[in-house]
Amino acid sequence: MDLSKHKFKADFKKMLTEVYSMGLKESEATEQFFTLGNLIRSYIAKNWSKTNQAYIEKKKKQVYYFSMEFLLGRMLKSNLLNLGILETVRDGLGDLGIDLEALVQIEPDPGLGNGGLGRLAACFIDSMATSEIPAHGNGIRYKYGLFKQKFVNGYQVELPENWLQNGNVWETRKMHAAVTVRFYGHVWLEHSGEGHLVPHYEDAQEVLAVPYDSAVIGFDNEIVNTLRLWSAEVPPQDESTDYWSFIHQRNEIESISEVLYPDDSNYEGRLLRLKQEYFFVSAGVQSIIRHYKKMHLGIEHLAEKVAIHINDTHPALCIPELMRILLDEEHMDWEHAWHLTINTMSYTNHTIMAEAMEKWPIEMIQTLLPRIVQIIHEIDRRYVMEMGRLFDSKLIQSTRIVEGGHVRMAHMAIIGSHSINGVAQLHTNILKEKVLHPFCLIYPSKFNNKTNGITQRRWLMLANEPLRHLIDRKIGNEWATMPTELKMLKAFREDKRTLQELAEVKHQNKVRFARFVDQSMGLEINPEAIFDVQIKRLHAYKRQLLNLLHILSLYFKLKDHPEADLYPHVFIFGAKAAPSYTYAKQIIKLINSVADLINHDPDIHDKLKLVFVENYGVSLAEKIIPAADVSEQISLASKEASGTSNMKLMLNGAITLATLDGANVEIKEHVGEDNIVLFGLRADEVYHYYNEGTYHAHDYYEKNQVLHRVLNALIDGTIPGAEAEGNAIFDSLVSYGDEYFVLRDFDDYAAAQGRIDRLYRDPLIWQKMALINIASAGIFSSDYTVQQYASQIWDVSSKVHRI
Ligand code: NBX
Repeated sequence: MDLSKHKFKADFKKMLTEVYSMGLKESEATEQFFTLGNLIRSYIAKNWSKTNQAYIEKKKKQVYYFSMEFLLGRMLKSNLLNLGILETVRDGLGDLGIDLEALVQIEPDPGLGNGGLGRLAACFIDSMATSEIPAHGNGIRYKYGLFKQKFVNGYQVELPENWLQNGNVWETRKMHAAVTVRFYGHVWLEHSGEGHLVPHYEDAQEVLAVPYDSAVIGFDNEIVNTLRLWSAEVPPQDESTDYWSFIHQRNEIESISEVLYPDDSNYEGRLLRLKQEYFFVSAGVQSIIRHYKKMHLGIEHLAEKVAIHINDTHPALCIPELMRILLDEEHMDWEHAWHLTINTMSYTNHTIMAEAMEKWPIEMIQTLLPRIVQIIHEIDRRYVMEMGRLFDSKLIQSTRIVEGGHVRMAHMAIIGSHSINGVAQLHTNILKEKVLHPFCLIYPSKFNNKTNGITQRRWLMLANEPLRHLIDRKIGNEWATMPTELKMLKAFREDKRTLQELAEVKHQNKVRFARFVDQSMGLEINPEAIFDVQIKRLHAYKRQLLNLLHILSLYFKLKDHPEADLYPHVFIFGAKAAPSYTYAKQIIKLINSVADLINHDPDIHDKLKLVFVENYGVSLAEKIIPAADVSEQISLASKEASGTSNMKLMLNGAITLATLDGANVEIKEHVGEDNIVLFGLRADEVYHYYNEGTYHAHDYYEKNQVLHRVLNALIDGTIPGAEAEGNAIFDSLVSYGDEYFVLRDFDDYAAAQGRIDRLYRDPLIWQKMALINIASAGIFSSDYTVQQYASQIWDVSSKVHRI
């Protein structure tokens, strides 16, 4: 948008007076932040309603991205950037004596997600608005986001994250768009006069779903899409309601949107979780239908104008819910309704881990959602009957929805969608050939790949301004919306000056991060050292342990040979563990205890440091990623569906140290073998071990001296404070089979780390690798990912940039 500094300053002062009745001098950062937020809202108001109107008037097909999680991060700078007024506002505020960065800190980081899946949804809505895709997010407005992590004595302690405490400046409560969601009670079907069955409900609990809308601003294009998050409230009461029963009901109802489940693998608080799933699905689908009807096209054309995307199986109840509305409220016949439903729905799978595959006991759905369970049974019955004619009964049994008293959500999502995609090529292949192979025999054409992506605007333009300016100087700024233009940087691969400038940018970012570590943890780290970063949820399969065992081996090497030629290293971890995931929490404690040991050992000086940052999330990622030299992507091959921190780190010039897992495989293809450091088992080798049953972890403990020493350190008191954890972890590796082949890959990993150490010593070689990584990262922009979803899955228009 066009905005002069002069006008901005006048607007800002006026808004401050209007909202707070304050002059500039009396105001503090909090008032200034909310003033700026309100001003931004006023700037976009016109385009927001214009966008919505245009979608209706032009009868545009619209996409609704259903996700239990949107891990947005702070929105202030992102909104300013996309509006094209970041520099004007920064300057203008500067003139008024206000530091924009100070206001940025006021905004809470809304942690409405666990990890990659939630962050992907956030990157997607940014990219969809920028790519001019008529698309909106649909989710839950959790009162409490993902827990705040504290380390107490090295243990993870979880604290509530009350992100709404001071209000959310970006949202608008839309009371007129509220809908009712029904739970519990009894339902029976009766013939209506017009010849169809209509359901009658008795004793149902009614919950009011109130939407809060936030603007999703496209980059430099006047598009404003919507993120709609639902909050659960008590419906208006009549006068006969008893006060105490009201209070009781209110607590029960409001708990539905109270808290995000801090678990990215298994299921807990199960009934409440199921309520959450149905709550936002039902509210979302009802509101889509209401909105669709404004186009006056007739319900039979729904799939031509609406696409609903199911982000993992959590929103899979969309399928029976849309069926319910089409059958019960629109009085369609089954075949017609089912055809429409399949054509409307599409589903992304994010994991092959069996324990993360959602299953709900049928009696739980029966109690909570009596009409939905009837529909699920009918979908299942028809599937068995119709497919039973075409395929053998074993195949049908293994793929049907209802089995062993459970509803298998992935099966429902696959049967009820026209498209199923994995999130990286390797992952999609594993789905097709192994995990979902039976479905692939039945519906081969439904399966496809959409490799994940990240938005370069947040993860480079905003998070790494020094690098952004360097790139702009070299190749211009078209990469903001045409990210493969970054490849033009390759012309500078032999240009010493550019490589030197790149080194200076990295150094500057490392100094900044070192200062942060010093201030927040009281730990000094040397910016000349290699900053080696592993940031992601703590999970056994991601193998933070492999990293840790190697750090211990370096420590012992330095203890035995203080003169050893090791380039100084700072190993940086950021990770939250699900509160109920004991093993992951033991690993956290062990890492913290090893950090204490190493960081306080005077023999080590600054050759080796271990930093475990507390409360890793989007805001911390924005600080760490620009400062990283090495990107640890070391999951056991086949287990990490894609990974997205791998993409963010490469975009910021870190060298990937990786197994051939998830999107690492594609990163390798794009940067070439010389610009990535690979090690470890390949996915096919892992499957081979499974088939043959020939992995014996204990042998590695016995035969590998370095490993033997490192593993013994876990149980012989070398690491003070983590005796119990050390023992448990030792057992998991040595005695109980080492499920994720940590010991098998150890030597190869250590050798790969040795290569990193050598490469880093030659700054020209290293910076050239960094440059090629940055130049090759454009293809991993979520702009391209969503454009492919738009054309290949959703069949909606988008502004497509050729790659
Ligand atoms: O989704 C992650 C995968 O592990 C990554 O490989 C992938 O890059 C990313 C985006 O596709 N999965 C993930 O983050 N899952 C969850 O957070 C999750 C949350 C709740 C739950 C199950 C999984 N019940």
